[in-house]
Amino acid sequence: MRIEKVTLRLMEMEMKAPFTTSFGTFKTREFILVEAVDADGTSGWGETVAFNVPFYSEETVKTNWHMLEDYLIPLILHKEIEHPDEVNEIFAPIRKNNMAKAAIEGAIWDVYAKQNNMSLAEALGGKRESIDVGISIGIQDTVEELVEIVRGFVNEGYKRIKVKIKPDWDVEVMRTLRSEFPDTAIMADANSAYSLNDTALLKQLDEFDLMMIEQPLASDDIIDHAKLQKELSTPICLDESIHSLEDAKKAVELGSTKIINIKIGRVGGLTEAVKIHDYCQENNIPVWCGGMLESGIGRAHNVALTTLPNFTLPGDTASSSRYWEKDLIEPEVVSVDGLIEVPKAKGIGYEVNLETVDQFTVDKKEFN
Ligand code: OSB
Ligand code: MG
Repeated sequence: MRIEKVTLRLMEMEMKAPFTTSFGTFKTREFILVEAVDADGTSGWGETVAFNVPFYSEETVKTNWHMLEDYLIPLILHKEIEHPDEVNEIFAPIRKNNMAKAAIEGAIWDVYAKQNNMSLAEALGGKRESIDVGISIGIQDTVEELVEIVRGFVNEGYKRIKVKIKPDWDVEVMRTLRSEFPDTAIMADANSAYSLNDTALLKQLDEFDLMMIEQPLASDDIIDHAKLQKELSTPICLDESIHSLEDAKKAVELGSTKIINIKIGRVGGLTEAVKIHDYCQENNIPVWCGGMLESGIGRAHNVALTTLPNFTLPGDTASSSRYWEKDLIEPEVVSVDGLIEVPKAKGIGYEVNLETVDQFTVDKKEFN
């Protein structure tokens, strides 16, 4: 492979409905599409997952653009690359900025898979032909509204329901959900809204037989999570705290987490995601694939990753129609009864609809 051209497109897509977490509400999704074109004309696609505000991680859409333009693209342009795993090493001198790195690394994985006549799932070593998916539901104005939204998704067949929690939207909300949906797999995601001072409150959640509680404590913590896990019977799942295989090892060794949410962007790309997957598999830590309100291109990468064997828990990658009136890919990602068929076509497995892409492009720059 030799990447001869990279195009960055700044995208802005209106969401069907606002999505609220403990750290803020999203109404429109801004992100960057990365298109990498090889010397032989093969093009690959990736998408950045940072938000326009630094409240989930320190990266933002603007820092992603800066890193891509000023550091990452120059490091891979016109360079001979045998295998996409090398991209991770090429980017290693650059500290963090994982979401910027992952977007271009993902585009290169797509090129590689297409050139080798493989789906991205096959290129990663994945075997599943369909994947189990759940859905993530934001904070609502009233518990009654939440119950009706959950009912709709349970009826659509999603394999587990994740709800966002925050102080004053937690124990009573989960009590209501558990009594309305006694047989549904339910979990809660706090996005770091609590501290160890809330241990007694968090212990009350044990009553509801949740699959797990995701990232209850600080976004960079693994020490307090280990202390909390000793007090809880509900398994803790880390999201924000895990940026690398090293982080995963430390968290597992400390007992800070019993399950890991792998997000390709947060860990710096597919190569690192696979390493974390493999380590967790060897250490009996189940994993699932998280979501970042992605367009179809990010969704396609998530679907491919989830075909690996230790993705034994349903992820957050729901249908394209979860957030978008019209997605950027054809066909769109569709979940039926909580299953997404893994596409067999080469690379990411879906066609990028350039007309739709143009419709949502607000800025564009080519590098060659
Ligand atoms: O913590 O997983 C998270 C959305 C925005 C920011 C953080 C998170 C989420 C989600 C939604 O839970 C996942 C999705 O539907 O893409
Ligand atoms: Mg989360």
